[in-house]
Amino acid sequence: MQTMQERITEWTNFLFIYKFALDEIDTKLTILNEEFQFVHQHNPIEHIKSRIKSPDSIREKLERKGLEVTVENAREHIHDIAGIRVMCSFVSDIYKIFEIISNQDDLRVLRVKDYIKNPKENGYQSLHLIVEVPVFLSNRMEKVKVEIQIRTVAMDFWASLEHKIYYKFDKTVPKHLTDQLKETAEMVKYLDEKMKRLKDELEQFKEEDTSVDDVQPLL
Ligand code: 0O2
Repeated sequence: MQTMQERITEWTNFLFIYKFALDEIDTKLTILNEEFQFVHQHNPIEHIKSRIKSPDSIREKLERKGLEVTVENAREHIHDIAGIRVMCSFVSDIYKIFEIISNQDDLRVLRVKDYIKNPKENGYQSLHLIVEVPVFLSNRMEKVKVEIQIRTVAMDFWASLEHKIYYKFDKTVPKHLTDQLKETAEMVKYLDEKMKRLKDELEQFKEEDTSVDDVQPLL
């Protein structure tokens, strides 16, 4: 039987490595964004947030899944202990980032949940990836799972507020409220599409404008 102190040490050691995994992915994404800006004059990532799931939240999730609260169960069944959220400018950027991540030799994509093509019943949209990243320690290498959530800033606005007001509320919410929530998710979708159209039209306008400027006078 473990003492309380032993348990705390075991969990602290267990969680420590997830921080290194997050640092690895965070660096990769930052480099990618800066390189993108340099090569294409466009940065697909607006901002990045990362977090290690709190021990309380890990316990709750294990209990929700009907599992005993142990380090082994957490390692095997909780895939978002290390979580990184990438906010993109446009939906097309989300899939660009996804493609680049999938082509990185040292990352293995274990699972993809596309809640953009198939939004959740409540309207939630986001692209979720579980990736495995190698972390090199002084005496060993460990492969660590990280959940990457990629979404637009508009989707993030919706998800953050929904998380505050509804998510994990375990009683049935009246239908008129869930209907309104879905309506707001539709607005987010509309906003993303409209911004994308605006961007495309503006780019075309800029191109046409410079092509007129480029015409050399005859005399
Ligand atoms: P928290 O408090 O945000 O950490 P799995 O066991 O992996 O198959 P899981 O973990 O439910 O099942 O997978 P999924 O669907 O990929 O969801 C993982 C995370 O996405 C959640 O973590 C939330 O952060 C977010 N998420 C999923 N659905 C919703 C939603 O409807 N609304 C909002 N706002 N966020 C959502 P946690 O641990 O559930 O919660």
